[in-house]
Amino acid sequence: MRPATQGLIVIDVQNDFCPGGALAVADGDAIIPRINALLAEFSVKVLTQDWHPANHASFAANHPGKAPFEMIDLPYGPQVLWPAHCVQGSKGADFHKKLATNAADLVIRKGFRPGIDSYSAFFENDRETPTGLEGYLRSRGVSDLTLVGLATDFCVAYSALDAARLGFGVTLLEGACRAIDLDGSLEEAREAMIAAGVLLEA
Ligand code: VGL
Ligand code: ZN
Repeated sequence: MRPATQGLIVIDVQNDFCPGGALAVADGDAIIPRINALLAEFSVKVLTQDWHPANHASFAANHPGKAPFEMIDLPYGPQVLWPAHCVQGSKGADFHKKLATNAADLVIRKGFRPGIDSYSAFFENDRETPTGLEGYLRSRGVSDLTLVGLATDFCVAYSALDAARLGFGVTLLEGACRAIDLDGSLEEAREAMIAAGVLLEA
């Protein structure tokens, strides 16, 4: 068992990010056995769940004339437009059935406000509206985090960068993550994480 100061954050291991899903990440389900083993090893463990209303601003279909993977400017900054995914209550928003969800202490949902996306487990994409996860971890005495899940270059990277900015020690296990890799986004995310002091391990 890991010490109680170490927390595991499992990002968005949901059907829509796995093969066959609306925003499938190549090989996304391949990471599940390793994540299940990690869930047995940590005493503080949190799952995040991308959880969008159907009218969400990040969905291309809600912007006439726009296609998935184009960029737009929203009041808080540039935003990638995605295929509709992880709609609240849908099968696609459910965790993958092989994920050992019963082992988790907390499930934190994000992206539920129609006008703003939330890649990070800590802050929405304005980088200031909190999800509440920081307070949960601090009040449980957690100082160091291990991050795994989907997708490396979006929700995992944003979470890792925010965690580092908040002063947590952060390790990302690349072998327990898979990337979308849109126009070099994986390399960009890796460089930003290294610069922020995130430890990238296999
Ligand atoms: C994610 C794009 C849109 C992710 C979530 O989990 O990385 N990516 N929503
Ligand atoms: Zn999303």
